[in-house]
Amino acid sequence: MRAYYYDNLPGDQRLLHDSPPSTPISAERLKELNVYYKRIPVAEHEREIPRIMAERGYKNIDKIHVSKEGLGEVYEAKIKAFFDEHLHEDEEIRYILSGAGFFDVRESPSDNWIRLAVEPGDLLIIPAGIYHRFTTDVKDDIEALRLFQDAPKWIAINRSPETEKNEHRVGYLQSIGVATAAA
Ligand code: KMT
Ligand code: NI
Repeated sequence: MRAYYYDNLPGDQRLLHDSPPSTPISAERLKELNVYYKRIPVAEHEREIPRIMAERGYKNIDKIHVSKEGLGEVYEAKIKAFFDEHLHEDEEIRYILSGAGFFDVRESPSDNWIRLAVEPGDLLIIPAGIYHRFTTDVKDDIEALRLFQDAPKWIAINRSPETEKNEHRVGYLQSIGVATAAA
């Protein structure tokens, strides 16, 4: 996985958006934002993923194939919804099996986008309450395992003045040591 500041230039969301001078983001910086990353070679995932699930108490798993064939008639709507800036009240945990894509996460308090370019073997844990969005790359094809702490309840709450007061948003900011107006 490569991480860098998104360039905010107009154009296809599926392009890299990594214009020079590229600004890489370290794993340490991501950790400060409570974004956790681990590389597990795809050949080892059948042994390692259950181990991590047991360790972190994740009880459910499913597979998502984001492609025109994989999503069928909901493809356009899903692609749009994935890229609307949102948060969840649970962690978003993804393990990439094939293809490629980008998770963009908001750095706080700067409000800059950090782009996480994921590829097969990447396990990514996005904390509850962080603003983020997702897109495939130009090949429009990515397959991922989705791990859930409990029953899959996949509610995306789009960013608005209301989400600033969401308890998971406030809790997230407190967890990374950023002061909140709502506190
Ligand atoms: C999400 O919630 O944004 C997704 O599941 C995107 C596809 S996972 C590569
Ligand atoms: Ni999400």
